Amino acid sequence: MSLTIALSKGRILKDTLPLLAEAGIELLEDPEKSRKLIFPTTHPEVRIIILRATDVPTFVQQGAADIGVAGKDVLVEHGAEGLYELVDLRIATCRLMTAGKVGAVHPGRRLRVATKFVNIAKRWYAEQGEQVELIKLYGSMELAPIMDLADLIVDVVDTGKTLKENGLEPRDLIMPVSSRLVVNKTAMKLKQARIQPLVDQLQAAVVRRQASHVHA
Ligand code: PRT
Ligand code: MG
Repeated sequence: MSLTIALSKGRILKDTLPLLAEAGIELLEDPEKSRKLIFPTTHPEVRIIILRATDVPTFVQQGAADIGVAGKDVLVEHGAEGLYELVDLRIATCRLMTAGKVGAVHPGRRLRVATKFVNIAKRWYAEQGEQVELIKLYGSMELAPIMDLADLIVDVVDTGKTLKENGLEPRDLIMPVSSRLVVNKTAMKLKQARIQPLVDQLQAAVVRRQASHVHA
């Protein structure tokens, strides 16, 4: 029974590989050093495919991958129907926040907010009772307030260094974010014998790691 796992390059790959290794799945080649998009593993029936982070929910939802790892930010923005979110892997943690120029105050008109998280931003500002004009961007959100394209941005923040180095400051926390293991609903039914043990092993690896952090 073959199994396809969807990951994205960068922090998710880096943080997921050690967890998969604890579940007995290791890559034979480093995807960061390859242009290939499909990678076999030490397990003959498990392969890993490499996608853009924002495309992982789509592949898993459609069954083009059985399993995936995606940030909660990406999952909420996507909607992520048709898949099960089974394990909080507690990796690639960050916060989804609003941010603006240091010291800037409300302009007294409709706020302009630049973000790639338009669905999340729309809902959040509606909950705050704030009328906003959303500007969809695909990257380098930090530039928008500096170039006066927007008053605020909605983006994920880790250390806050990027905001600081661009003259911005964090404002409101929208949600804490970590990466989740997601599983296609049909695959969960048809391949449960293969998927459930993997889910259990990953959950156990997360718990072990959490426990060792508490004691450290
Ligand atoms: O990069 P690409 O456009 O392909 O997609 P992506 O940015 O969605 O992917 P990737 O790999 O950068 O992020 C994947 C997931 O990692 C996100 O969906 C988040 O759940 C999570 N994550 C954790 C982060 C960060 N930390 C993070 N710091 N994603 C992005 N960042 C950015 C942040 O926006 C800032 O621009 O990294 C920069 C550095 O952050 P600071 O605060 O430490 O300076
Ligand atoms: Mg990125």
